[in-house]
Amino acid sequence: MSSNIGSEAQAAYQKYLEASTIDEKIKRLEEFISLVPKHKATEKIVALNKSRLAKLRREQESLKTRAKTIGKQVSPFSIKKEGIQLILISDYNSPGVGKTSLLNLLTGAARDKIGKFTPVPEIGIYTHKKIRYQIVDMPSIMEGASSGIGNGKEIISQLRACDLICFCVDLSRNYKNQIDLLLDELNKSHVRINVQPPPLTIEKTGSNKIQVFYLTNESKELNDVEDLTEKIKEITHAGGVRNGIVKVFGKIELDQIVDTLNPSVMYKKAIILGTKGDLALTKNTFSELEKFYSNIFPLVIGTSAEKKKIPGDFGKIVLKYLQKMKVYTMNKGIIAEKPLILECAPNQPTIRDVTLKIHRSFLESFDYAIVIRKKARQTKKKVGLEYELKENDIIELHTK
Ligand SMILES: Nc1nc2c(ncn2[C@@H]2O[C@H](COP(=O)(O)OP(=O)(O)OP(=O)(O)O)[C@@H](O)[C@H]2O)c(=O)[nH]1
Ligand SMILES: [Mg+2]
Repeated sequence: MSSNIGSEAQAAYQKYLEASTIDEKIKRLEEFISLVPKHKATEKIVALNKSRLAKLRREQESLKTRAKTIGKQVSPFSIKKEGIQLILISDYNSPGVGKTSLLNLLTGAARDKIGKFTPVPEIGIYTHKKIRYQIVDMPSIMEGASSGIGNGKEIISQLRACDLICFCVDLSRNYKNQIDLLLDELNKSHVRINVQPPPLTIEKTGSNKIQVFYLTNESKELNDVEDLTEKIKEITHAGGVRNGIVKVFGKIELDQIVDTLNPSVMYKKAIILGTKGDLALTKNTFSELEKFYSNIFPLVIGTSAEKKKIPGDFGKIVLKYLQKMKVYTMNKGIIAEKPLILECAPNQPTIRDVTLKIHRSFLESFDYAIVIRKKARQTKKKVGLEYELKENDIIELHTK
């Protein structure tokens, strides 16, 4: 251990080395990391030990899961996902922000539960332009949810599977307290909000070393690549990968290596729904909030359940934010009732995506497709697999 970390940190590290249980090792390593002074010279030591810590936490978690008894009842927190899933969350310290009221406004569900504490999730279906959105009204999130307080683990595990997290914020109360608590608990649970995954992949392989490849011009032009490669190797090794291939696609921070090694790190899209927009001074609060959090939340929507106000095209706004679009399939001239949802990122979807979405076997037997685009000059076209689609296209697949 290098000497520029200070004697207190040295001592804490020694205790970590001597610890005999996983719990104690975690505690000692946390102490050590908090004691190391944070600057350029210690950056690697910190990242290296964060990687060790994350590995220990994964081991601890899997021991706990194994220890749980089998044959438990189905939890009301395990929700069967349907359509595009939006989860409403709020801060427990600000009770009654109006989540159940919003659920009711959008879906008509849970009318009799408004104004009462919601202890288990309430669910409703909101339909817009034939697309079904499952709205989940979660019990509010307590401080310490990330370590399991107030069904925190169950709530967060549902958030991991959803399409969009909606931070519900009462505009008539202190908005920073509400948002910061939620951001903090999600961050501690490794749910990263509105950020792109790092341009990095790590695959375990059979070979007996760690290899690092820089695959884009941007990554090839990084400063001091040799030094970075060494750091990547050490951090990856500390995170439990002995043999593997690391691919770098762009500029990376050392902490992002730790995140990539940790399978529990998730990248989720989120928006803010400001509630009670009918109350005094909430217009000002809305503008202030929108500005203050603009670097984290590009989309903030004002609502009032009291005045039944929410954008009429809420579904369309959500779909666009999630970078998804809808198309329709057609069979023997009959257009399917339910639209097909396609991803618009990172690339515009093509006929190939439609075939894969319907069934893999379509790809092998694919011959051609007919695309009907209503506002186009040539409304009906015969196209191949790579043809790029637009919203509301109608597609008929023909097989050989
Ligand atoms: N003025 C006003 N009051 C609202 C609005 N939305 C909800 N409320 C009131 O706020 C109170 C709490 O609403 P709920 O929808 O139950 O709040 P919640 O977020 O589900 O509360 P918990 O389940 O306890 O977390 C109720 O008395 C609602 O009538 C609104 O838009 N304007
Ligand atoms: Mg409620």
